[in-house]
Amino acid sequence: MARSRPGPLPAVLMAFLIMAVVPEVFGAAAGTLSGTPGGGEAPGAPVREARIVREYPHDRNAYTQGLLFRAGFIYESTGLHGRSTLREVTPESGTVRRVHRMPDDQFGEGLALCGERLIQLTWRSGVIHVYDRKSFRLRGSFPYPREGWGLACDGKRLIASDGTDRLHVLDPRTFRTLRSVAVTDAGRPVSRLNELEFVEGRILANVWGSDRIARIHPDSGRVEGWIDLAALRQRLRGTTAETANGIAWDAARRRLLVTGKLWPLLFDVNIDGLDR
Ligand SMILES: [Ca+2]
Repeated sequence: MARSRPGPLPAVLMAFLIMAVVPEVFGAAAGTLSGTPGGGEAPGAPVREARIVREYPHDRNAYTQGLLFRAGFIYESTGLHGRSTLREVTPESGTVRRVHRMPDDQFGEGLALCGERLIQLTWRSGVIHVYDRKSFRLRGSFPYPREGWGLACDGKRLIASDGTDRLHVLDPRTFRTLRSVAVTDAGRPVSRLNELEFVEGRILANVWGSDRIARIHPDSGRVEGWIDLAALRQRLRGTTAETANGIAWDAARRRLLVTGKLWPLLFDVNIDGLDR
């Protein structure tokens, strides 16, 4: 029986060990990068597809930052300096019925309705504007201490986003911050929260730069589910449509109306598992 010399044996072992270990290292790294199970991270909240029920025309020049539905009409806040507005729109035709133009140096942001008061954020001007829905007149402007992104009101609570993972609960009269909650999915922060909407006790939030809407428990900040807008994006091919940003809930007809920045369409969508 031939006997190996002591010299080469460690080299053979080394080669064997490298071959055995390297794939393990790369395999683990690939798992971590792709976020696949085995990467050690808890899975995120379930994703449901939005299905298009109807399409309506939408002003393709509207840089939508706030959207809500009340008594047959859409109320919309649009952004960009020199182009920012508050508007009242007939959803089925896209007709702009009334428009309030903002000063050129202000950038319109989130919009909420508390009673008959339309409350509009500005991005970096440090003010909130309050309008009367019926007269469409500006009733007053109030200081606001942070960047304005999204806004929603359920009659009692006024909730604002600021582009981070935080939602701020504001007093709907004084706009003082009462508390803030961090939004997480499986323990991980969800940042860039933008346009907001209360739907049946939960907050729906656009995430800036994505075609996904988070459904968030308002007390815990936990993401309970995601709505994927991929089917809508398909219909926007060949347009200059930017990120999804605009959610309005028609409670009477249980319509979820969705649009985005410079989108030529407003969509009535159904979500798998959501009765209507
Ligand atoms: Ca909204």
